[in-house]
Amino acid sequence: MILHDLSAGMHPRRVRIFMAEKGLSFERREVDAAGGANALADFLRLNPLGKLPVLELDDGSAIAESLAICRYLESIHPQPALLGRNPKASAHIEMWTLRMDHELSQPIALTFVHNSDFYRGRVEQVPEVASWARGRALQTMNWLDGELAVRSHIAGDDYTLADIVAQCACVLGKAVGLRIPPELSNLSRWFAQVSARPTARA
Ligand SMILES: N[C@@H](CCC(=O)N[C@@H](CS)C(=O)NCC(=O)O)C(=O)O
Repeated sequence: MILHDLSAGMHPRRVRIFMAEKGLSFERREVDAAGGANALADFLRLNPLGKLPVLELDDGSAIAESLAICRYLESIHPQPALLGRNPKASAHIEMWTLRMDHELSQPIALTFVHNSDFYRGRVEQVPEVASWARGRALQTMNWLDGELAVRSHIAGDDYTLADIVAQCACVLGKAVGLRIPPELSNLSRWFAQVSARPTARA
């Protein structure tokens, strides 16, 4: 298998951490997105949306969408379980993973997309979107701080995909001026804890 990667990207980082937690390593190909390589026919054959990451399988087929790649890896390498060990736990973890994707990652990504040099000229940048998304991300951080007052991790007591999604969002947040406000002590404690895992810099 080949992981088509973008080192600095939030979504590819999810997959790298997920793989590292499972002790997996595949051939990794860095795609020069800044130079436009993800818009070339060779890459669009793998993912017509031109987005990273993409996992190319040995049969030549390709899986895009970071969460779909993680689900595939979980089914072929179930241990350690990062998506739950029974139907109820799996549904709960998926609920939190989707919440972290929609309510935290997406607003932080929108702040970046609508206010960065990387995306200038690639997408129509709307400053009002960046400013709305910033407020939304901070709202989510406040909500999460309350949730984390009563448990150690996003979806419960175990480290799961929901943590990985939130952790990668907070890493991008740091780069785009959306750091966790210091008064959010539970969220800060959680971020320090997940950032100290040996896989955090995968
Ligand atoms: N929903 C997709 C989003 C992927 C995505 O937006 N990837 C960004 C990097 S974090 C990308 O490829 N950007 C390059 C571009 O848009 O030119 C996923 O979860 O994999």
